[in-house]
Amino acid sequence: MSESLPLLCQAELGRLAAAGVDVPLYARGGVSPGVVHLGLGAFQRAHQAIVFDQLLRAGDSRWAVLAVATRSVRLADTLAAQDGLYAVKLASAKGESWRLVGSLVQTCAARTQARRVHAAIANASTRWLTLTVTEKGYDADLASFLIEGLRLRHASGLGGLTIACCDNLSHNGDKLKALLIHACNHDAFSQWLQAKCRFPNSMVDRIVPAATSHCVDEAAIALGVVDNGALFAEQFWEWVIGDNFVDPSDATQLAKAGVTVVPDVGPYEAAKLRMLNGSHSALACIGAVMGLATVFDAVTQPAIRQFIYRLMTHEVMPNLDRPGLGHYRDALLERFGNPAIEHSLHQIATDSSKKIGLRWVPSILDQLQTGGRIDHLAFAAAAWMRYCMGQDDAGKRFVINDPQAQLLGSIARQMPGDIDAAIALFLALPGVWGTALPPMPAWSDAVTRAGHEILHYGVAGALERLLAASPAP
Ligand code: CS2
Repeated sequence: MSESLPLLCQAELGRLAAAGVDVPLYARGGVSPGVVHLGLGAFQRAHQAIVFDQLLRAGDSRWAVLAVATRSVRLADTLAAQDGLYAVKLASAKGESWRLVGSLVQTCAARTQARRVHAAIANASTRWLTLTVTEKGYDADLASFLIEGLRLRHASGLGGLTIACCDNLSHNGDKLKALLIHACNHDAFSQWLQAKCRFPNSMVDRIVPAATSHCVDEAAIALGVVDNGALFAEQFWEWVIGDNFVDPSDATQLAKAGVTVVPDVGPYEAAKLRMLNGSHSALACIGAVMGLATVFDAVTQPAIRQFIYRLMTHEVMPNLDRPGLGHYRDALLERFGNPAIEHSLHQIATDSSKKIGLRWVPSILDQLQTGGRIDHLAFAAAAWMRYCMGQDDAGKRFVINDPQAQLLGSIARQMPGDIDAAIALFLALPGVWGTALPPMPAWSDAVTRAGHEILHYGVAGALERLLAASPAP
C-alpha cells in the first residue's frame, strides 16, 4: 500500500495541515541551526526535538537543530530525504495523537561529515550543543571529536556554548565537562571552555522504544505518507535542567515550552535513574529470562508488578528526596503498563554493565548503610547474571548486547557448574559496580542466595518464593 503514497517532505506539509494533522508551519529552509545535537536516536527525536519544535512554533527561530548521527549514516540520509521531518505517535491511557516534528532542519553523520559538524559547532548562530550518545558514549573519542569543533569556535573568537548532556547519567553535565577538560591541555582554549561554556546537569524522561517497521506502517495509515523516520512514544515527558546557561534568558524560553528549570537537578535525577531506570533494568532481566518480550508483558504479570512495587517502595524510595514519591511510583507503574508502547526488554537490557552502576548501585549502597532491605535489589542483580547466560528459562537463546558481552557470557556459563564462584566473579567486575561498591558480605550473600533460587526454581518460581517470603505489600 505504502508504495503509492508520497514520501513525507516539506512539500507535503500544507496538504497534511489541511487534513488536520499537527504540523510545523514555521520557516525551515535556509535557517541556520542554533543547536548542534549529537546522537540521532529515537529518544532525542521524541523528546528534546519536540521541545525545540515547540519553541520554533512559538516563533523563536534559534532552536533549529543540526542533528548528527553518531552511529548510523543511513538514518541521517533517511531523514535528509524527508527534509528532516518525521512523525511521532504519542500514546497515553487517554488516547493517541500524531505530531510532525520540524526542528531537525539539517541532519548528517559524524562518521562521514566530521568537518561539517565541527564547522557547525564553530558557527556564530550555534548557541547550544546537546548530546544523547548513550551511557557508553562518553569516551576519549567523543571528547576529541567535540574538542576539535570547540577549538575552532574558540579560534574564531566566538562566545561559549551551553553544552547539555541529555543521557541517563548522574550529574551528566558535570561528567561531560570533566571529560572534556581532562582531554585538553592547560591552555587558553581550556580556560575558555571552563569560563565561557556552561554544562547544565539535566534529567530527561520519556519512554521511547526503538523505531520498528510497525511505526512506518501506522504512519502511512494515519497520515497518508511514507515516513521512514516515524516513532512511537508515550505522551508523558519531563525535562528538568539546571539553571546554568550561557544565555540566562534561555531559562524563561525553555520553561515556556514545559521544561522545568531548577537550581539543583539532583533530587529529580536520582529519583528518575533509581526508580524508572532501575525498575526498567530489573524488569528487563527478570522478564527476558521468563521469556517475555516487552515491558508491558512483564509489568502486567502480577508477580513482576508486585516485585517492582516492593523494590521501589522498600529499597529505592527510602533514600530519595523528590517530593511525592508514592505518586511518582504509581505513575511509573501506569506508564510501564501503557499497552500502546512496545518497549522491548532486550533493548533495555542492552549495555546493562554500563547501566547498573547508575541505576542500582546508589540504592544498594544507601540500603546497606542504613541497614535497610536489599533482597529485591539482590534478586535483580542475580537475574542480570542469569540473563548473561544468553538463554531464557525455556532454553530459548538470545544475544547479549553489551560492551563486555564476551566476558559476561563466559562468567555466566559457569553458573550452573559453580554458582558461588561465578557470582563472586560477577561481583568483582569493577566496570559494573564501580569503585563505589566495595566487597560487602551482606550484599554478596544476598545475591548468591538469589542466584541459587533462580537457578534452582527458574526466575518465575524464585520470584514467587521471594514474594511469599517477604511481608506484603
Ligand atoms: C531505558 C531508558 O533503555 C533503557 O535503558 O531504561 O531508555 C528509558 O526508557 C528512558 O530513560 C525513559 O526516560
